[in-house]
Amino acid sequence: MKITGIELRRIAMPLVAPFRTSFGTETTRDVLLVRVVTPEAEGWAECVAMSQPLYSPEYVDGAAEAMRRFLIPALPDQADAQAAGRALAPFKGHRMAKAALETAVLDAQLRGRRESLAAYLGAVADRVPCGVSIGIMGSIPELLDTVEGYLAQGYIRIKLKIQPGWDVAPVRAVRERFGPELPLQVDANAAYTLADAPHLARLDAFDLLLIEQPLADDDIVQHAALARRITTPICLDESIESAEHAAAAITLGACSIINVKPGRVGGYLEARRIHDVARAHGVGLWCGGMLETGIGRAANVALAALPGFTLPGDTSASRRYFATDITPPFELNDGHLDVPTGPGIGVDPVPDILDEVTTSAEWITR
Ligand code: NPQ
Ligand code: MG
Repeated sequence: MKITGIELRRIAMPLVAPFRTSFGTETTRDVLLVRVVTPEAEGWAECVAMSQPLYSPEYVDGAAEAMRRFLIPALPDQADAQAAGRALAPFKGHRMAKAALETAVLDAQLRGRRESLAAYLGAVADRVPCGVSIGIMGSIPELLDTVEGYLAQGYIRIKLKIQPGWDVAPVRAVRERFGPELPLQVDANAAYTLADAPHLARLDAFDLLLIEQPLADDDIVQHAALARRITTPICLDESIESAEHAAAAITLGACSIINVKPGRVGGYLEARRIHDVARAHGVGLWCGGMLETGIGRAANVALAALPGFTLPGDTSASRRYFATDITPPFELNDGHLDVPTGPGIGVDPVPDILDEVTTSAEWITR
């Protein structure tokens, strides 16, 4: 497949409400979209880097620079997604940037032969169960109202963002209010240290599905130590950047569940390798979220339909984050999202909406 050119487009998406995590508060999603043009088809993808390097070292301006300076020039004239992935591999890091480029190439390739991403990846479901991630709130009553609102919309699992000072009390309050049957989990975004093990063990009483990334990204060994001191299953997010990391973490006993985010691991091909490793070891999987627009969301929903995805993902509806999505909105149906069936990722940006939120666009010919 010949790559004629690539567009890098920045859009600013206001969030319906501020989203607060242990690393900061976001009010607008600053997104980099990639459009790969070939003679047969166009492919779309979304780079999940944040505007600041708070979740991981990547950030949007840096991802755009890595693409225009190193990654796009390294793509062969004729490339499918596998070849693109191989051409980008020599560059260290920049996984979110690589993922966006490889995914846009993959989308163009699949649209060209009218195959859906879900079918290509090996999806076995036509809809996926959805959870929702709830930010750190100003008060417990505000949190309880928010949880109630999402449960009314049909979400079938709740994830609470936690940090030191906002952990046991919100979890206890949600359990007391909504009962022991509610599928409930927490995400610390690396806010604790191993010295907090006795404190984190207090969460054991609440029968959580998992605790996500309690310790620092590079503390895989310490997560294994923590796993021996608490009964809540440990799920890794930030720590897992590749299938090799996943295999190492599983071998060490650092996690019994993995949050798969294709951007974090360098793309959907690597995400599928993690799926295969985890499934072979009986490790639970779910698809994470990075406040994606419909472009990134569509691809995540396809991935979440693979057989190894054993837990509901952060694959929420569009309106969880955006009043107006750039694609037709993803909507919950009985707590599920339908897996797109059209060619490639199966959705397209709505041109007028896309233009309204675009802050800059850059066309790179090859
Ligand atoms: C997580 N996401 O699982 C992430 C982290 C996260 C849905 O909880 C702007 C862009 C703000 C990306 C905040 C969810 C973000 C972001 C949090 C990603 O750890
Ligand atoms: Mg997380």
